[in-house]
Amino acid sequence: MAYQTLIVEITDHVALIRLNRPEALNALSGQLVSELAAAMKAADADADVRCIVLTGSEKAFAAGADIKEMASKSYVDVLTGDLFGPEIEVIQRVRKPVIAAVAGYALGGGCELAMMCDFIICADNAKFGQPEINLGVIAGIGGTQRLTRFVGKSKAMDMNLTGRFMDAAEAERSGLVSRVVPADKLLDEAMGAAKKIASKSAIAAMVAKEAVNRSYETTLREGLLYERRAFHALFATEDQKEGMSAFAEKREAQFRDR
Ligand code: CO8
Repeated sequence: MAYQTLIVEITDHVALIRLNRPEALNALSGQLVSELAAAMKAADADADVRCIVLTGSEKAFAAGADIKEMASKSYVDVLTGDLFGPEIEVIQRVRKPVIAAVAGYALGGGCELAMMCDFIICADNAKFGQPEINLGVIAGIGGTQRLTRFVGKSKAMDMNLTGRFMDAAEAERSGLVSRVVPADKLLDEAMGAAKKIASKSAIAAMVAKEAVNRSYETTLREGLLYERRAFHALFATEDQKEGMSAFAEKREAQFRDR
């Protein structure tokens, strides 16, 4: 499918989805968000794709929702139109692993979009922020909820109330990102991680993603039980037999997603 605000390439079982509105620092317009939901859904359904990388440009992952597009909307418009609601639901439902590769600005909805991915690898020039307070509003797709779970209440309050940006070093220190790399190595690092994931059992990867995400939704006791049952269930797969036999036979496992 041809997109106007995205570039999508598939190599070595990895779908690389690049946000592409350079004139607006990849601001999330209605068109971009609906194309992104469609591209994510397509990658999730494509049997050739085993991992997804979402990225922007060197200057901006995304500078937030498109302020110019939103500015004149009324409460009734955003409520009845459920601004971004259906598309965000689609993105959150992707079952394959999704890595955010963030360089430059990840602000407002851009920071929230990165946090919707399974983990974030960022460039050393990355800047994260929830500056919606400067516009007389607040975050709307996870900036008060996911960010608090990532970095704790104090930093989340600081960022949401002052609108200040967090640099890459602070983001790594705070647990917002898993790795920081030089800007010119960002895509190599993210694609390398994605190819590594793509070489594993897709069933185990899907179940691992579900289990980690479950930890946000439930108590520790319930989460541990869920994890144990999911672990038990993987013994019904051929990939478990293959993975454990390959270890014992000192060879590379050949996973077949069965
Ligand atoms: N929306 C629309 N256009 C934007 C946005 C944006 N978020 N960000 C940048 N642009 C445009 C600029 O207007 C400018 O366009 P033009 O050249 O036509 O004037 C172009 O991109 C380049 O931007 P700047 O000239 O401002 O570049 P600078 O390098 O000087 O500054 C900044 C970069 C600091 C990133 C600056 O552009 C900025 O502050 N941007 C806005 C950041 C922001 O406030 N983001 C939050 C937006 S609100 C939000 O995300 C809410 C999400 C929740 C949705 C909830 C739905 C339920």
